[in-house]
Amino acid sequence: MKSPYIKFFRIMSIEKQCFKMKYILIINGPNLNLLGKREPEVYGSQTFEDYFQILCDKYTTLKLEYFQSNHEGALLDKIHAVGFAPDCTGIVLNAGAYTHTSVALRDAIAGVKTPVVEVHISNVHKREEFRHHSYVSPVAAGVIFGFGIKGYDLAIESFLIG
Ligand code: CA2
Repeated sequence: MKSPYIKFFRIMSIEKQCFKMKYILIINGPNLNLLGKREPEVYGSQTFEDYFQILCDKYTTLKLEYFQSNHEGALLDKIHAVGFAPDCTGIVLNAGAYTHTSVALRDAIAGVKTPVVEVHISNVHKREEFRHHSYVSPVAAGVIFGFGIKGYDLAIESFLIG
């Protein structure tokens, strides 16, 4: 029979490992729930849910979470909720069209502690003029544009090398 002390120390060690696991949150903004369903020539043909599973299978030692909303306030609430969590290593944010319109989003990112890496699937600078300005970029830790859906993977990597 195992000593209760050995059992206690094993549980403590597992808890310690869990605590040390890096936690990265991916946030997608408006219309990104349509990925893989329309406009494959711009945004590819994969749904984000399928791609997220690939990321989870690749980064087994990370705690990855995915959140999507079409509502500006819900995106702000999520950033506030995790932005002060000591266990959150970083946020990967594709704010969709709110990137080009939302001062509130910029203020939320500037107001939290957790670093945010901005991702865009398309190269917004090759597209319409109104997509060239980002309220997020000046307060982001880094920006990744135009590498397709694998930009999210590059953003995760950026938190692992930093
Ligand atoms: O390139 C990106 O990742 C964008 O953030 C995507 C946004 C766009 O407003 C930004 O300027 C650039 C749009 C997301 C819409 O996604 C769709 C996906 C499939 C079908 C329709 C929309």
